[in-house]
Amino acid sequence: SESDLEEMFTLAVSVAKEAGQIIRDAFDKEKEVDTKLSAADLVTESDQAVEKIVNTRIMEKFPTHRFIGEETTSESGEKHELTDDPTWIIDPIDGTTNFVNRIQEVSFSLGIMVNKKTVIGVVYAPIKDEMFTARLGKGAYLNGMKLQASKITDLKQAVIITEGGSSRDAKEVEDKVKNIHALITHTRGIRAYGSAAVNLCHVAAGRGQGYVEYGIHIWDFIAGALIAKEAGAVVLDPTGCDLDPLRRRILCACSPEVAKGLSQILTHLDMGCD
Ligand code: LIP
Repeated sequence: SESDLEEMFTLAVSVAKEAGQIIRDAFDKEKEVDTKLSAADLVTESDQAVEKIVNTRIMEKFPTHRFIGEETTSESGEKHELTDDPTWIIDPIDGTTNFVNRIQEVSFSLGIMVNKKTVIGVVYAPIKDEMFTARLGKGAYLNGMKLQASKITDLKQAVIITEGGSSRDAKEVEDKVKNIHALITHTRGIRAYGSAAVNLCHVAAGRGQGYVEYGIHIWDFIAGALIAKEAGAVVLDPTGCDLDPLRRRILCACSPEVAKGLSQILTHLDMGCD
């Protein structure tokens, strides 16, 4: 119901602030870094600390809800099944490589799905103190100010965000380089901020016209995707089909025209399923 959603939203914003405090406190300190699937796939004590506290807060208040967290998943290696139950999907630190290098584009990302639809998205970038929020059908906000994506329709005038990602598989890297070649050729410029959640929020805020990435996970983009959509952007599978939240790839653009243009110039990597 509407009042349940209101309570979930209030808790989501409050845990985002708590997570942000932990991230800010650790930001300038030396970090204990571990690698996961590749030497470019990092985890720190702060990722784990944030995930643990957030999980505790959610379970205290909503014990029947489901929880999908990046670090819990990495430890167990389990596959996800999205059910109709309310599900809190979190990335404790999106942009861990930035965090380790004291680059400011780090965020806490939290999306809530009900009946497999994202109803709440919260992305908090604590170093810049930017709180992005969205509720399905109710717009997207940055620190309380309503967001509107760019109105550009011509791909030639678009600034597009993309990432190299953390896989070092030769074929994957080769296809990504092809895409970077295509993007440089057809757009005004490319950018890479190092956090999927932040990238989507940049598009929501009109800071660039699009974002595309292959190889990310549901916790990286589920919250940012709702924020971008509610700011008027389009969010799709890179082929132009509906986004499948478990298929590990995303295309976001400020307009349908830019989305179509991007989809046509890209090589679509098959990333399997989360
Ligand atoms: C990161 C993503 C980013 C991607 C990185 C990494 P993490 O998430 O947000 O878009 O390019 O490889 O997956 O691991 O910092 O939460």
